[in-house]
Amino acid sequence: MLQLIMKHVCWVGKIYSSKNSRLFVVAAIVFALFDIIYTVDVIGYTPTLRFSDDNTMPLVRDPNLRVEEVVQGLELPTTMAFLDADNILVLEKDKGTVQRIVDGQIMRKPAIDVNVATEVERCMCGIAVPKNNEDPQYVFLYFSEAISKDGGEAIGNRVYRYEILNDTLHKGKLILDLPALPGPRHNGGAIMLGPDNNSLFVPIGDVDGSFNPDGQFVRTLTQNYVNSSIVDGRSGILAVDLNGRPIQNKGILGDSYPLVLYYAYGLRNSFGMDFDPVTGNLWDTENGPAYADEINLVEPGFNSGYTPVQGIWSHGVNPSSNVTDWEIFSPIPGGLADFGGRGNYSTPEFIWIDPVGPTSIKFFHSEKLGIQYKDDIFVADVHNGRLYHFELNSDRTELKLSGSLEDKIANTTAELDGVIFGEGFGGITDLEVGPDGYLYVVSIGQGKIFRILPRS
Ligand SMILES: [Ca+2]
Ligand SMILES: [Ca+2]
Ligand SMILES: [Ca+2]
Ligand SMILES: [Ca+2]
Repeated sequence: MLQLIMKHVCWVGKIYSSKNSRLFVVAAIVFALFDIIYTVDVIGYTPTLRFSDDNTMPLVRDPNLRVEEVVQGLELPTTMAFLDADNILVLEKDKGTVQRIVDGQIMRKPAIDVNVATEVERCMCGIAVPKNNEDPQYVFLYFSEAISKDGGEAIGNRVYRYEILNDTLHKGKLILDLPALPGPRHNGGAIMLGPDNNSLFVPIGDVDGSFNPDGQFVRTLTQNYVNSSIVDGRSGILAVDLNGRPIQNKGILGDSYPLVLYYAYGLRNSFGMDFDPVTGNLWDTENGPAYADEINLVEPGFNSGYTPVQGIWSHGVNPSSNVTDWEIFSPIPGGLADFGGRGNYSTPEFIWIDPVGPTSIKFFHSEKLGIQYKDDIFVADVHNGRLYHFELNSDRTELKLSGSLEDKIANTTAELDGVIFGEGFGGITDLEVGPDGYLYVVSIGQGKIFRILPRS
């Protein structure tokens, strides 16, 4: 605590001259309390749920394509999944509902309504539906579960497996129970089935793990706190079977539980991932603190580097200083957790210096928008309501970037011009390729689902 106050004494002292020392000591204490009460990556930042509430009709730049509204009237929709060609399931963040959409109408009764914790980013977060019609048909949900009512105390970030019967979800089986503390941010949750359709991939952030007043929370190896020996399920992409058990006895990073579940680690937070349908490689988006959002190629054992590194820079840079002054992180031996050489740090394939809040990343495995988009990447953002379009290089291990993006870094918004595909969607939280082959867009800001389809 004293250390924290002293840090702020020093910081505030740089701004005020030392003439009025009482003023700056008081200011420092206020700032220190602020630091404790709120999770801060940057001094003065209050965590809020931040998204674009732009309420215009969205536009795409390709003149051969158009945007159409599929459904409206959803309350803070987060993620969606197709049950079949006519049935969409969509999660509402703070109601704990999975709404069923048929022919553009929200059905009167939700498929399920659970108790969800709602503070800031706590959420009804993610849904995954295996691609088969076996009996029983499973639906997986990831949510911040609350005691007794919506908005209640968070008791875990949990994955449940349900069976769908008569359009409702039954027989909830808890298959994975992950920390919800310290929180309330960085819960991840954009779960998806693996390419084998028999495994579930579960991204979870550090759950505000770089915020640790009085050392009361656990700092873990998977957050690259190298002096820790603890692994608790946070800061990673976990892979489990459809019962929530390890896929193999032999884990990628280690064999003890829950390390045995980790496919990747060192994530601050992720709201999206997808498998390349051509190579099988996993890619994700990750959210930086006040700088350096990322797109990553996630090979087995991938270490994204957080907490010591975000983007290519040491964590804790002052984002308002000149980027050329930022210290570039070099992974000195022993500086990052590597689990006896089984984990590998690698730098992002794309960085937004100014955060856009990237969410969904989707390989567009469809020819319905024109052959030129087939198997390309679409990425959505929640701060601006933009869609980005990326092509891949010939071996599909990097994005094909040109001009001022050749350095893999969007230094300014202007540099993004060549990769912006559409805008005006309100904050986007999910993308799906429909059974009709069109691109579906979930807007938390507009409470709608849109789809993008050919103009004629
Ligand atoms: Ca989805
Ligand atoms: Ca509820
Ligand atoms: Ca990273
Ligand atoms: Ca650049």
